[in-house]
Amino acid sequence: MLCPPPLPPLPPPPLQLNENLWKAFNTNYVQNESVFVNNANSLSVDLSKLTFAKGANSLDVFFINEGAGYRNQLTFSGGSYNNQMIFDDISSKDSVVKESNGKLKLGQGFSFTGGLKAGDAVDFTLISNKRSNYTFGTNMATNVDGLQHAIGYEYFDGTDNWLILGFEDLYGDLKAQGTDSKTGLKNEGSDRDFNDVVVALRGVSTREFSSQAVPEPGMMLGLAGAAAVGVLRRRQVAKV
Ligand SMILES: [Ca+2]
Ligand SMILES: [Ca+2]
Repeated sequence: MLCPPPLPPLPPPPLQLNENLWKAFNTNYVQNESVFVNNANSLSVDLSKLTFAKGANSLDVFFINEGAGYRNQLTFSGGSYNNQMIFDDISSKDSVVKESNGKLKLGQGFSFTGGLKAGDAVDFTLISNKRSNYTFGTNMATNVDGLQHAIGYEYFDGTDNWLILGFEDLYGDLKAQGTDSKTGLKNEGSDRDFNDVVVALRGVSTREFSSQAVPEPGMMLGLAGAAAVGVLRRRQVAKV
């Protein structure tokens, strides 16, 4: 008897962020286009020690918005992932700076499962306009121009912790022009508006695993509520 050929693996289902969460992130964390964020360092949480969060089953990345003429890309490294492409053409028909042939829907995302364990260091890098030498990450020290290019905010939705990241995609300091003598790369008259790519991450902690902070009292209430929902769901499943 002939066996049928094995079916090819199914592509991962496209994820779409809950509309209310997308609205909350878009309203609160997408800076106005071309408006200089003067105090980006003090506004941001510490992004130098990002880890895969304890208890997370996957690393989920959702596109929130983009205010860039450039066609940027976003990658991450951590665990068994090395410069893993997340979005290869960050453009949208509906974003702050619209592109008629833009590829992404607002709130569209991907989930990465496996290859990461709690406490693994993770890092996100923007490849500006698909140019391999203009890369800007969450770790300021490794940025090609030595400047901050990511701003991060934490958000707890009652169940999950989120990290929202906004990137600046133009090389150099505010309005700087000409060649940077340190690198030979061109300053791009940056507006330092940090909205060129904005994503929301689930499954990432901003603290080192070994020194995971005790949640704030307000957060504990939320966690207790989430735990109660978990118990309820398990009971419902048990009845079936
Ligand atoms: Ca912008
Ligand atoms: Ca910008």
